[in-house]
Amino acid sequence: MADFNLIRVLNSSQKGCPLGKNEIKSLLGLSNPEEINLLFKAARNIRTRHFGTRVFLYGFLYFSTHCRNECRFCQYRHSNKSLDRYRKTKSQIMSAAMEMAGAGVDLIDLTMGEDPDFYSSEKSGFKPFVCMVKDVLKKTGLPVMISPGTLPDKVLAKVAGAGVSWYACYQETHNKVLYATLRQGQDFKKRIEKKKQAKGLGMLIEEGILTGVGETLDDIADSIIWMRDFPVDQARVMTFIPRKGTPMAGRKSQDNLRELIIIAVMRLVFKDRLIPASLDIDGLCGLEARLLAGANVVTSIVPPGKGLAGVARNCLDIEDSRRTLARILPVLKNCGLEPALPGEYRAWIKKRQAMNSGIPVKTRVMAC
Ligand code: SAM
Ligand code: MD0
Ligand code: SF4
Repeated sequence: MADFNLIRVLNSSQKGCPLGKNEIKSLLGLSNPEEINLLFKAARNIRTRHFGTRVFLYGFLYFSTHCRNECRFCQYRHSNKSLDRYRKTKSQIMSAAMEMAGAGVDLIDLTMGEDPDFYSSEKSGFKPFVCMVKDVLKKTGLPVMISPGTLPDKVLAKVAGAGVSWYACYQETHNKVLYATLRQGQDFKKRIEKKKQAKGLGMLIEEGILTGVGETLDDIADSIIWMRDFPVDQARVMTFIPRKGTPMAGRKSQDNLRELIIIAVMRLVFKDRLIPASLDIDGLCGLEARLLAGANVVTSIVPPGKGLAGVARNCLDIEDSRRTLARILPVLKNCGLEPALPGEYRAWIKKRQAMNSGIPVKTRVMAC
């Protein structure tokens, strides 16, 4: 961009001015290490202004790895037979959820593939799912996120009514052509509509994109703008990890720099929103870099000894207890960060839900 001035853009963003698409693209395209460091520093400043030193911690519970879909990037796609799958029982789920609650996570993320046992109406349907979600809410006393795929409208309404705080349903990209090659056979609009419906039911929305799947900077900028306009409450990016048994297994893997830059640009755009540093891509080793790029939630915390899997990396750092608070807290400390105090996360959710429903909330508005 001929007239792009990094310092001017970073300064005005820190003062609260919105970024235009060209500015977002120019930031996403930075390659000079010194300039990238300035971007990360600005992202951290903005995070500090809105969240201080506090970081939220999400426990991840992938309770069924069965899936009827054929996402080309995902090892859990239906036709991948080179994989052991599981469906945890309610008592196994409760035990893992209680263990994570006891360890001090702020939220339980209940995730599954689009498991035919739930999604096929001839079988038990979603009753056991709804009942399990209610139990996790009641027994852990924690906020819950669900990432179950495109639930039928009625089921979404039931879980929203039961008090589930978050619905996560990632588009991966907002480029419809690229989407069709990633989430093969799944309707683009249907996934968007589910997020709209959940938002209308008062749930907070997490949106996510993949990087390293053939997207352009223009695509990433469009996704960020889509998330801003929706608006989403939590915005995620994850680097694509090529997985055995999938059509994208042979793709070249991308290093983590693009993901870090996207995290930082997201922080500039979504100043007061939540941005995950997922342990699912590079494990514990990758946590510090993501926090230094401006993330403020650690996700994919998984208890060992329960046979639970991750998504992008199904076993990295799980059984050797590296996705635990004991290993995460020293990393936070190294970055000058600390876990949120009890109640702070719930207060954030309450404030955000009030804002979404149009109830005026005191916010800091800075002059451009
Ligand atoms: N089945 C539900 C769905 O697809 O919405 C819930 C699972 S969803 C939270 C799994 C997410 O993990 C995908 O949306 C994608 O963003 C990410 N993912 C899956 N496979 C991946 C891979 N190989 N590399 C990086 N991210 C991946
Ligand atoms: C994570 N593996 O946080 C999880 C997952 C689903 N809501 C989240 C992608 O990285
Ligand atoms: Fe199934 Fe979700 Fe994986 Fe797609 S991303 S194959 S829907 S588990």
